[in-house]
Amino acid sequence: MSPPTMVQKPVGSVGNLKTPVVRLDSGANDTQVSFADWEKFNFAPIRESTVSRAMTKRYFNDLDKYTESDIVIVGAGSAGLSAAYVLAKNRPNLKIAIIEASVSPGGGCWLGGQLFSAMVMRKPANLFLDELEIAYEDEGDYVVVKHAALFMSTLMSKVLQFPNVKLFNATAVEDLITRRDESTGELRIAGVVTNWTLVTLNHDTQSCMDPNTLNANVVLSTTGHDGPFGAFCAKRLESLRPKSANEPFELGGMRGLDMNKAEDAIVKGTREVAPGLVIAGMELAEVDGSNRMGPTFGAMALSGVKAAESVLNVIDIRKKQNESCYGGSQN
Ligand code: AHZ
Repeated sequence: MSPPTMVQKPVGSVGNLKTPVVRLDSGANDTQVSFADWEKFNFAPIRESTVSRAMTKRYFNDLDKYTESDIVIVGAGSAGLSAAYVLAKNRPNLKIAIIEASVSPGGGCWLGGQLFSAMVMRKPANLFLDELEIAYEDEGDYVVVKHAALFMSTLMSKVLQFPNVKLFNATAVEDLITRRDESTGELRIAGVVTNWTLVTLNHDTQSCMDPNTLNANVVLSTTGHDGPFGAFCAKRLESLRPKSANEPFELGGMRGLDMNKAEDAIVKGTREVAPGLVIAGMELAEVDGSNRMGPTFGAMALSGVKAAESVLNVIDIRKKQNESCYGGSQN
C-alpha cells in the first residue's frame, strides 16, 4: 500500500507570533496539529519494522531498477550534479544513477574557498545560476553567490527531485566494468563496481568482501582531483590500458594554480576520454595535466553542462554496443 500524501496547509497562527499552524491531510485521517498545544501533542503510532521496511523496500527496488542504468555519474560534487541536472531535465526517459562515496554529497562545494562563505563564478557561468534561480551579486566579469552552500543545496535539491535520478551515497566506486571489442580490440567502459564506502575503506582489515555492480551505457566520472578517493576513474583507466603505441594513456597530473587558464581548459577538455567514459570537473585536470583554478566554480558548473552534452552525443552508440553483448540491457 502506498503511503498517504501529506499536504501542508497553513490554517492559522499561534498567539501573537503569527506562526502558521499546520494541518496535515493524510487521506481519511484529517488531523489538525496545534503547535501551541504541546501537552496533547503526539505523533501517529508506528512499529519499528514499518520504518525499516519503508526504507529497505525502496532502496532495494531502486538498486534493482538502476542496476541497468543509462548513465552512472561517479561523484556528487559541483561538476557531477551540474551534469545530472542538465541530463535529467532534458532527457526524462534516461535512468541516471549517482554514486557518491561520502555520506554527504556536494564534494568541495560547501564553502567558497578556505573557510570563506561566498562563492565566485566567472561569467558566463552566471547563466547556469539563472537557470537554477540562484541569486547573486553582479560584479562585472564575475558574480558572487552569498554562500557556496546556497548553490550546492539548491542544485542538489533540484537534482534529487527528478524522478529519473537516484543518488546512492555512502557508496564507493572501486572498479570499472570493461568490455573488449573482439574485432577492434578497443576497450570500452560498460559500468561500475561498487561497495559500501565503509567496506571499501576496510578491505585491508577484512577477509575478501566482494562488491556489487551497475551496468551503464555511459559512465560519467567527476571524482575531483587526486586524493584519498579523487581522480578514481582516471587512475583506474591508466592502470587498465597498457602504455603502447596503440593505446597510449598516461595521466598528465594536475598542475599549479592558474585561474584563467584552468577554467577554460577544463570546460574545453570535457569529453569522452575512453569509449563509454566521460570525465569532467577537476578529475579532468589529472587526465590532461592542466592547471587547478582554486576557489572559482564556473568551470565546474559548465564542465558539467558540457559533460551532459558529451554523454548525449555518444549514448546511443554505446547503448547499441551494450545491447550486442551478454544479453543486452535488461531494463
Ligand atoms: O566524495 C567525492 C566528492 O563528493 C566523490 N568521489 C571521489 N571518488 C569517488 C569514488 N566513488 C564515489 N571512487 C567518489 N564517489 O566525488 C566527489 C568529487 O567532488 P569535488 O567537488 O571534489 O569535484 P569537482 O570536480 O566537482 O569540483 C572540484 C572543485 C575544486 S577545484 C579545486 C582546486 O583547483 O584546487 N579544488 C576543488 C575541490
